[in-house]
Amino acid sequence: MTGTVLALAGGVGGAKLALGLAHVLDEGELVIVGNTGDDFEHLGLAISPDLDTLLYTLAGLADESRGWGRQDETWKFMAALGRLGGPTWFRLGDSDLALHLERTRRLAAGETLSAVTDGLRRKLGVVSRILPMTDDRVRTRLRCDCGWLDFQDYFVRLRCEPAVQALDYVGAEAARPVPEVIDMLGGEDLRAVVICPSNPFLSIEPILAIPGMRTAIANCRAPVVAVSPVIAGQAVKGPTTKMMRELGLAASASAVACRYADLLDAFVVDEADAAMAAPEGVRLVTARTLMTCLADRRRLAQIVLAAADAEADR
Ligand code: FO1
Repeated sequence: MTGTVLALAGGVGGAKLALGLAHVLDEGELVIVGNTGDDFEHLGLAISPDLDTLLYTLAGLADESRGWGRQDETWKFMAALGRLGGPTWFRLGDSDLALHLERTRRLAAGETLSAVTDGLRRKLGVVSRILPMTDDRVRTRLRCDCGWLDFQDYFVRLRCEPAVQALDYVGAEAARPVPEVIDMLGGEDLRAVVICPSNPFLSIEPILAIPGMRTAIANCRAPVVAVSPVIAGQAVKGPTTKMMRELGLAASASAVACRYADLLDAFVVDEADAAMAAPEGVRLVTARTLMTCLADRRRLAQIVLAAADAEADR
């Protein structure tokens, strides 16, 4: 099958599947919508971590072990900043710093985040388009027992330790989706929408919270397929299952499926979860969903696309 595949992605898990999709699709067929709820201003810089993870992963520049930032990084700036008494809790490598400075410069010159992101991905040699979920300001905040926290304070400074009681995507209600995304969702050329195995609360639902996004996905002509970020009750990476328990949800692939059920045609789970009951009208697909190498990512991408194509033929 041919046509555009629109992937919704956030952090590391999403970027891994996005890379697999980029490798198995023809040039230009993959468009990725990235979460910007993690964005924040730090040291006067406009930082978009999930967009950066997508940029570096698709450019082959990502540091696999850290899960963020660039490989072969040096840290002279951080060391010098520390000696001056500056904040070093959010670590910015020397090459990574150039990206944040260039994004900040171009935004200050009046460019939109989608224009800046498109310019950066071209400079990094990334063929797939990477679009922010919106060009407007949306910030994920979390209510914990210690009060409301900004996202990076929760995720990095406090290492996801506070118990989460509620989340808020501040600004989402007034945000507008990037027009190109809505056009693609309404278009005849759409082959599939893929919800990548990212944290539902921190990466996917901020995207779905943008007015018009959920409706456009629900009404699009193409099948919608999600991959579970939870395997046998465990998050592959990050605080997903810890948050689910704190929010009073079952820490399970099934609970994730229920959050997207109104959108899904198929849900891909790991073989360990093959016995789960899929929500009404959602086809369950089982696969090895743990991606530890490029071959895993390509294989899972092919399974996701086959699931979408099978739904399209129904
Ligand atoms: N995560 C950390 O745990 N520690 C850091 O010092 C850190 C720095 C950092 C710098 C740039 C960037 O794009 C991401 C960075 N991250 C860091 C990861 C970031 O907090 C997360 O990638 C997302 O916000 C959640 O996926």
